[in-house]
Amino acid sequence: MKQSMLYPCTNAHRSFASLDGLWKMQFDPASDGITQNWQDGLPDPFSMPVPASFADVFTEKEKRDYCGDFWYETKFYLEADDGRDVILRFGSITHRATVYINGVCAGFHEGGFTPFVLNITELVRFGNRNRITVRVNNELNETSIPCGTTKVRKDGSRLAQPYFDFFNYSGIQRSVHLLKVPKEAILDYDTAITLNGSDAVISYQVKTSGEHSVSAEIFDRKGNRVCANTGKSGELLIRDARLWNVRDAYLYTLVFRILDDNGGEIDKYPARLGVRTIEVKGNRILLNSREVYLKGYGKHEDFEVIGRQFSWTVAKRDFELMKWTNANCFRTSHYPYAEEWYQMADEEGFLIIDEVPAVGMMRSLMNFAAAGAGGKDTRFFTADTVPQLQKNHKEQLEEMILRDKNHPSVIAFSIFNEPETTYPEARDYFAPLFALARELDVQKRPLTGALLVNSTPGKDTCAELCDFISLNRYYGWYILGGPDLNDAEGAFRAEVDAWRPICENKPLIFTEFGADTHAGEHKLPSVMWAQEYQNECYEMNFRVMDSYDFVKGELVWNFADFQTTEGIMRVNGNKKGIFTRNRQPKDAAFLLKKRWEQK
Ligand code: EVA
Repeated sequence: MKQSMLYPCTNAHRSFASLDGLWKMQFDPASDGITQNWQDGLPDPFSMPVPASFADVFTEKEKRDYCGDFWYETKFYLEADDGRDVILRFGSITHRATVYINGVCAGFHEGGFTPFVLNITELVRFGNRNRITVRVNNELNETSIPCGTTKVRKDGSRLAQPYFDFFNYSGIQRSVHLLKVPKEAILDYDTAITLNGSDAVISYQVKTSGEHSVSAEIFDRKGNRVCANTGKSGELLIRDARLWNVRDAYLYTLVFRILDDNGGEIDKYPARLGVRTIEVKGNRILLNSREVYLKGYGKHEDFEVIGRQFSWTVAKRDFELMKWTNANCFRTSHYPYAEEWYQMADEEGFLIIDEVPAVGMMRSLMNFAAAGAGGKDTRFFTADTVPQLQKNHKEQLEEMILRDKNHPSVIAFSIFNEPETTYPEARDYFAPLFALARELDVQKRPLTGALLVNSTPGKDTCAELCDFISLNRYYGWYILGGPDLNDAEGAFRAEVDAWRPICENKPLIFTEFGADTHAGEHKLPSVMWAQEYQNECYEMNFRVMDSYDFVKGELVWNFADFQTTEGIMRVNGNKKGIFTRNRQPKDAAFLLKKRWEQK
């Protein structure tokens, strides 16, 4: 295990301070900060909140679109040494970061959507002020997850060119914590759940950094202890277990302690436990042995001004809107979200398909258009960059599973979004990633990946790796939109017919479908971009989906309008939201609310 990803907590042994606030920042377009010793202090900084996506706070285009190296700096006071380790934890820095403590390099991390921790005990000055400097880089290339390229313009400035359809928000986008943890500490744990009649057996494994023994206890919501065991691994039996269910999310508390030889406590970590099982049987998805139909959204972490920064208030609004439409599920398209999203989903009883940032694995700007528009094969998985890409992909996958594996809300992992899966090298690339996920996830959740329009039976090489099939399909938008909607229905049915033999034994869900819609636009009869058309397009899609009993879920694209790169295909962003970017309903929200009430 690379690092402990446990979310910070406070108790008699652990404490943390938030380092969020106003930091200093400076762009480094010549990438010579290091040679000029910026790690010892930024020469000409401006102020910047942390966490934040820096882009949308600026009024100047060069700053919003800045691509390259940039630096952050802050200082913190550390009290006297109390014998515990001092750990610096970044919720995420997009996309790569080198961290310096008092001018000395403490570590490097690549991957913009997962946390990383650095043990800085040896680098800090106790009873003193300390400086953190971070050199960040937000360039995209074909080994980065997500993929893209970086263009150098005539004046030498760089511009990110994503192979994906969302703005390349970057910076220190999630919270920074300074933790103190005991030298002998709980590092990680796993749980796997089996239901036995009305009882539940929880097998657990705990990793610590020492040899002392561990105790495990489960408490119910009222604080009553319901079972206990000792040992770094073992089983816990909950009699008459209250299950965790959709919109009925009962959570127990699971407490691990490291005990010394006299029974004294060395460390303690309390976690929430939702008792639920998830499995695919034949072509059904079973939650607690009962079939569940997935209804909901592909989302983004995206909001006005704050970009990709997590906001408890926006997230709460999103959950309220999802509940209002009777949804039960969302996919974290196209990257792992801030940890707080999963905590909220655990509480609210929402199902999550957790996606690694493997998007843009096709040489096409904005990812969605090429194949739909009859684009050519780019043989993406035959390039020299592939071994390094796969290494990064594995690391991102491992970090996501390590971080999210104990959330009851997480019911599946998605290993990719719309790669070019139409030739055998794609399968060679993905098979080891699926194998890795199966090995790492003790709960053995179903695995999937979202397939692009040209990944159809006979052409696609990766669907067989998936436990359930996920299709992104834009019949009535990129394919046969507007006046051709009737033909779109026929073409859509023909494709779903072709999936039937595969789906005799595998569930099929739709992870994307929808139509760009301008919130202010109405037209009778409808035209594309008007609200009436978004409803008609959804009605057509639902008619088709309802005619196939192996269709087991529908996640519309997208929950809300979101920001993308500028271009002729996008009107200040992607407008396929069911809600506007500031979270007000378009007409389609009422359609979904009604449909999902009955579904
Ligand atoms: C779209 N289509 O065109 C969406 C994209 C998304 O935003 C896709 O997976 O196929 C992509 O990222 O609106």
